[in-house]
Amino acid sequence: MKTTKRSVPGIRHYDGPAGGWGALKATAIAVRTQMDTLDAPATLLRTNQPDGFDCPGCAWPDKEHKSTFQFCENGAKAVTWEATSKRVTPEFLAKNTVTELLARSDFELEGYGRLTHPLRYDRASDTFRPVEWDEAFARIGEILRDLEPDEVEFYTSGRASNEAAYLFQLFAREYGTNNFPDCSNMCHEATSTGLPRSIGIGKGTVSLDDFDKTELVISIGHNPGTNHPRMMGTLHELARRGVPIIVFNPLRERALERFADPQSVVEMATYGSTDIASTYYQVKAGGDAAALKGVAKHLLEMDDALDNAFIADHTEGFNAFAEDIAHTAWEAIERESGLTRAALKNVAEAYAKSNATIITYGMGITQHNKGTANVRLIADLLLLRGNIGKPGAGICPLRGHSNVQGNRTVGITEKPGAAFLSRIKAVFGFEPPAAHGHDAVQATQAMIDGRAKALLALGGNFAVAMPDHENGFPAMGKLDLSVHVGTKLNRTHLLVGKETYILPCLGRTELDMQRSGRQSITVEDSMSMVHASSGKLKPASPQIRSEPAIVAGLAKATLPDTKVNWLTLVEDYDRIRDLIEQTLPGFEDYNARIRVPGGFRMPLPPTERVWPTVTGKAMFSVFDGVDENAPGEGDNVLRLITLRSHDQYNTTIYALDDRYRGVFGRRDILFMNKGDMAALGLEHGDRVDIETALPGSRQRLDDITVVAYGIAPGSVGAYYPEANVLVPLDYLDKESGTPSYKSVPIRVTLRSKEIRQM
Ligand SMILES: Nc1nc2c(c(=O)[nH]1)N[C@H]1C(S)=C(S)[C@@H](COP(=O)(O)OP(=O)(O)OC[C@H]3O[C@@H](n4cnc5c(=O)[nH]c(N)nc54)[C@H](O)[C@@H]3O)O[C@H]1N2
Ligand SMILES: Nc1nc2c(c(=O)[nH]1)N[C@H]1C(S)=C(S)[C@@H](COP(=O)(O)OP(=O)(O)OC[C@H]3O[C@@H](n4cnc5c(=O)[nH]c(N)nc54)[C@H](O)[C@@H]3O)O[C@H]1N2
Ligand SMILES: [Mo]
Repeated sequence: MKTTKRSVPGIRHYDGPAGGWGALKATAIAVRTQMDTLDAPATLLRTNQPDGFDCPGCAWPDKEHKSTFQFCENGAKAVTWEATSKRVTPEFLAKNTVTELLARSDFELEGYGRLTHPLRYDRASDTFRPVEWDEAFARIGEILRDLEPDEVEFYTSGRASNEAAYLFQLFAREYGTNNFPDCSNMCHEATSTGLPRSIGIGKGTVSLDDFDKTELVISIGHNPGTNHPRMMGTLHELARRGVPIIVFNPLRERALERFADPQSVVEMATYGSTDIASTYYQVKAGGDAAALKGVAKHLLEMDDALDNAFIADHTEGFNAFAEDIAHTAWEAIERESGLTRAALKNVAEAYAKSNATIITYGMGITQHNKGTANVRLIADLLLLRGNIGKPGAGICPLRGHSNVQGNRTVGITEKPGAAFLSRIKAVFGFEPPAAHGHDAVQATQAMIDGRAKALLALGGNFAVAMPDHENGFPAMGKLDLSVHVGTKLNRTHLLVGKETYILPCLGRTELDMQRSGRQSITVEDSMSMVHASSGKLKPASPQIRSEPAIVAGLAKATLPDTKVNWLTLVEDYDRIRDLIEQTLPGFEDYNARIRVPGGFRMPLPPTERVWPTVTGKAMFSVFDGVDENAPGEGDNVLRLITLRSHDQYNTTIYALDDRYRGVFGRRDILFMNKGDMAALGLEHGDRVDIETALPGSRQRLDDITVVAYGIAPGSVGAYYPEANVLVPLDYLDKESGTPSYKSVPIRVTLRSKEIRQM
């Protein structure tokens, strides 16, 4: 066909499996371009070992955290990116003004390397200049004391350790606010909101052992080959054992189709690979609720497909659920999901046959207008066959940042519970604020309106990760104060306010020496395992400090009458963990238990069929209708998915390739279905302008190249964060506040038929 013959620079069809030799080669390149090659092998071998550091890549667990080194290309990239030998020095910053730097991409900015000194923005020269730590702390404290606590936003990105995050929330609460926007608000908030209502806890219920016993995995809306690469080992093993893996994803993601396990000598030697998905359903973006309702509808119509004893003993709300499903028309299900009734019957039959099913899911479920309702629908489907609280079965949300789950556990939440607040009061003797604070969208809105006057960010790239750069970026400039604790320069740091500080911190790979000696931090993975992590590399610079030390320094300088002995806590992180144990359930004998290789598991009552919901039962829900998102406005509306490339970690861009999707050296593209292209008169390689098709929206992104791709009709895909300009700030899941990054109604118009020469 004409559309695919045209040659477009940087776009090549990728035919191989995911993983394999390509992954080894990519790792070698990451090591060569970032690290001192002598250090690299020893550093990589310490990843996820009992006495080593936790991989900053993803939150997938390791078996008892003591298996031999698991090769993982994207884990290696995350490690080498942090352990790079490149540096952003005061000399570099003196030569480059903030205005100049702001014109560069996230890729270039982080590529300059690690931050080495605490920095203060100097308006006269428009540069960042070194500042002494104590001077920075004192001035930040002075400004904060002049503000109302609720005018300050305390942002956390999920890489912070339990210890750093706990101190951060303690600082903010003693200061007097619950304004805790965090990356979780853009990510799995739909899980944290939906699952407690369904099963009583906002976390997944499966462990790695369950994957050994499962008979069926249904994978919805996540891309493990890129984002949870160690999960590929598990899926590979299951596929080889003949366990069916049913995938729902609008894009054909290569790793879910075919994977060569770099751990497998035979596959590597023979250039072989294993088919992963037994069936691949290219659901429309935002069509999962319809699809899941279709599966449930078949199931309810089948004989003996339900676990009636479980439903009677353990659940409430079944009748309302069943009635709604019965009233949902097949026509609506087929239209909205893009899948046929017959296809969904196949899924229902496979599900009815399996005695133990796991459903895994990611951002393709949570980042929609009805993300919370989506999560609950997944729980409903599992409850129908008693698939929670039995071996080999359960719900498995794939978490984002390596410690995003731990951050929430230790108190990073804008809606703290009464029990937690009363423990804080009992342990520390101050009255923490009870009024709910801001989440990420509310914090941005408060900044836009001028209600927020300061932002303190423990990691991350807040403004860039959020929707609506057009309004969000200028809002950063209106702040009286912004303070960023980070490892590398990014655009949020450069959107300077009246006064701006960048405070450089140690990463996971680095040695953290405090008064009592070498410190460990702790993290909680996607399966609620808490374990220690401790780096060995020489810090990127003698001036940088650990996150707990920086937070303690800020707190001490801000709170003259503090009840917390901040500096003593930093001398020995065991003391921080003792306080965590005193304030929060589940951390009994914390210090002793993290010294056991593999750590320990946080309590998960649903795994024992104990349901800490309001009724004490697991609760069915009713998903209203089949639409997950608001309809777009006007003709020819497509649904835009914003997603990650293979060479990126959120806003950190390692390189400009997306190997498995056949994209090399560029990111300015729009993946599109051939039928949609034909209907709009577009060819592979045409350049288009994109505008958001929601009432009153003005968002646009110009000059993007159309790439013909195996994506569901009506759905298009572009890269995050470039496409964030198209997402309005108020286009979100109202229950959880999660932005609907995976289903933005857009329209494209032809800009030029010329192919861009690169
Ligand atoms: N290397 C690497 N690892 C990472 C990250 C990274 O950026 N790079 N980020 C970390 C973080 S913070 C997170 S949250 C996770 C993210 O991990 P994922 O959840 O895998 O996130 P995305 O890349 O956004 O991909 C979403 C997937 O869902 C599909 N999808 C999109 N819309 C829909 C839909 O409506 N329905 C269905 N069924 N599928 C849909 C997309 O095609 C894509 O395959 O990964 C973590 N790990
Ligand atoms: N359009 C669109 N937007 C999205 C998403 C999407 O799928 N589509 N996904 C959303 C999701 S799931 C998430 S989680 C957010 C991510 O949002 P964030 O967590 O805010 O963003 P990151 O890109 O992970 O942050 C990168 C920065 O973290 C800092 N950093 C790295 N390591 C460390 C460390 O060890 N300590 C400290 N203090 N700082 C460190 C570095 O300075 C680096 O520049 O983005 C969200 N935005
Ligand atoms: Mo995330």
